[in-house]
Amino acid sequence: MKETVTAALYAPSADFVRRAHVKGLDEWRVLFERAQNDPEGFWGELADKELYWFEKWSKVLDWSNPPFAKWFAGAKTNISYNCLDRHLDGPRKNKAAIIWEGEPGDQRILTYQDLHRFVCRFANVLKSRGFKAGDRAVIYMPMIPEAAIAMLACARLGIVHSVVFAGFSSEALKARIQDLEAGLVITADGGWRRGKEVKLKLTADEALAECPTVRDVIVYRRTGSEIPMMDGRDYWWHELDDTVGDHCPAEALDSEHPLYVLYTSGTTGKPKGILHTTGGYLLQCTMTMKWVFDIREEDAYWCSADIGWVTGHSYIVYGPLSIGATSVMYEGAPDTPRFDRWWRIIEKYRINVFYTSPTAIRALIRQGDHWPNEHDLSSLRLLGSVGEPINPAAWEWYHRVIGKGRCPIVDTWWQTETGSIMIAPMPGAVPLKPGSGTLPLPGIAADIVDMRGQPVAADREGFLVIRQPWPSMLRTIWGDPGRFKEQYWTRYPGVYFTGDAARRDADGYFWILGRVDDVMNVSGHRLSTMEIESALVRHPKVAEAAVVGKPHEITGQAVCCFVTLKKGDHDIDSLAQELRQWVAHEIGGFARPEEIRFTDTLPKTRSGKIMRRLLREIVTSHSVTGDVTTLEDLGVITKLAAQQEEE
Ligand code: 7RM
Repeated sequence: MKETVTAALYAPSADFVRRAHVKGLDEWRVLFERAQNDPEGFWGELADKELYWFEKWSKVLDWSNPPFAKWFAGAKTNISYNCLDRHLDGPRKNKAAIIWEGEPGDQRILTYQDLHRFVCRFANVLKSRGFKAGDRAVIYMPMIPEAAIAMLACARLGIVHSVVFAGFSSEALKARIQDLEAGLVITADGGWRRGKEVKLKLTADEALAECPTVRDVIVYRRTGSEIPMMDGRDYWWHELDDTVGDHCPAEALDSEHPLYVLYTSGTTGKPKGILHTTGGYLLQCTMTMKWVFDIREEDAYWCSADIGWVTGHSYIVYGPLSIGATSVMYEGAPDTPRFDRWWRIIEKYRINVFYTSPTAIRALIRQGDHWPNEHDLSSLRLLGSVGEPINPAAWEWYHRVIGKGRCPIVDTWWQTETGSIMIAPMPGAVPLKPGSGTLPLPGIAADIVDMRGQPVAADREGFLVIRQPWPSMLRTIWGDPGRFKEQYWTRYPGVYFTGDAARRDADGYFWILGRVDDVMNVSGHRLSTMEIESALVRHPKVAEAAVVGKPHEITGQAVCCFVTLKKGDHDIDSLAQELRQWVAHEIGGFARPEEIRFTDTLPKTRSGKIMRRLLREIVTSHSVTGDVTTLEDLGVITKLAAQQEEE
């Protein structure tokens, strides 16, 4: 990583700096030092200035019972109020809150006033069906405004929502509904993706057959296709909407009231339900919209993520609406009907700030520069990246071909667990280095440590940790506080363990190197090796499975499975297909393995643990150089490596 020292610096233009929220490194330093010297004073002042509170707090941070933090304890607020009501008595009343485009080309523009009315009406629907603060609702919807409306209506009443990405299978949906003991599922007949209907209601029905806690299913009509409705359980959104009024006050909720649970892959087969709460979460989402995306009142801002991932929660819905921005939302695939769909959207809505993932960038690079070049992208002022490290080549392309060399790129490091952005440049202040998230934001005590928790020297690799609580931190794992403690807070007591490796260069810039645990990152989506392994061994013909991430040009990593079979005659080729399909069915299409390799045995330690490290080496470097002293049978490795050579 010599490159980290000599890397070119990209400083913002004078014009960009002049109009930025944070202008130049000196202003950055003032904020950073203020936050460092008095974190509670710093966050308290911002909370006071930037958010609406029904009642103020007694203490900014209660860290008396680590790792269970309370931010703004005792204060009363409401996220839906902050995202909607407070914008209605000024010039934002008739400003576009959401500009939406469906994949078939349909379009809707919802002003703040419209969105407020829709949210109030749907909250009244939820109330009329008997749902109240503390209940859990699972949202399984396409990328349509009603997904955001459902989230905001739940938040208005204190109903804990859990959005399940529409690409998840019925099995994954079922596991989440069951873990939450949800009483309500909000879904749609279907959504559009690559010209085909994603049949959400049918998939939900499969899951619901084994979810006795669900009392009501509310179905939004999006595609208009025929779907079964179960009497006494299923209700059409539009029919319930006919029965309610426009007026629905936002509940004054405790700052620590649970807002949502979002499931993410961990190192075991069971996904973790990450819990976020109200006041602190909203504060950091709000501040990062200003600090990192540098949003101006007149901007059109577009985050291309799906609402089913944390990026969609914080940077399509809560962050942008809290600051009164215009958030653009697109339903479908980037290649439908052609590879220029995204550039068309940028041109059409004159997008100023665009936030996407390295995977998407790499996939679009491959289609050729003529697609973006056919469009006027001159409205763009700032570009963002999230989900995985962005390789310098993709960075340069994004900067040159999309940003025309004019637009800073904010490379934002954060996690489902952190709730909002933690390490990223403030674009009017911090010069960029391609591939680096640059510096931690004010109030974020990021550090890089060795096995014993000691800070490592410049340019040395170590574990990325966060030493102090931050407002949008996760509060627990739903139903499993023990796992919450164990996963994040025991390796270094009192310090948050991110699971990422990183290094810091001589300028203090952070370079994220990837996960140190058994979590893969495929297209910026987190997948656990264990989750896929457990899915594989549920198949009747599979004896054992080991899954590793294999470097992939476009998706960053691809899922590679080593499988041993039970005795019997097997048609290997068709079985490989069948297993790929099986995993897609058990987890979701995005988890479909790229590769299934059959083998007689897996490399194991003497105590019987599968040595995934060796398999990783085989798929990465095509040979094994690491320590094999605990390996039980060296023959296995030579065989597997030889098999690789043949390919
Ligand atoms: C927002 C999100 C989190 C994991 C994280 C990292 C990786 C995310 C970056 C990144 C390098 C980045 N949430 N990651 N952003 N690595 N540079 N800018 O992605 O929970 O789904 O994933 O993603 O490994 O731990 S997530």
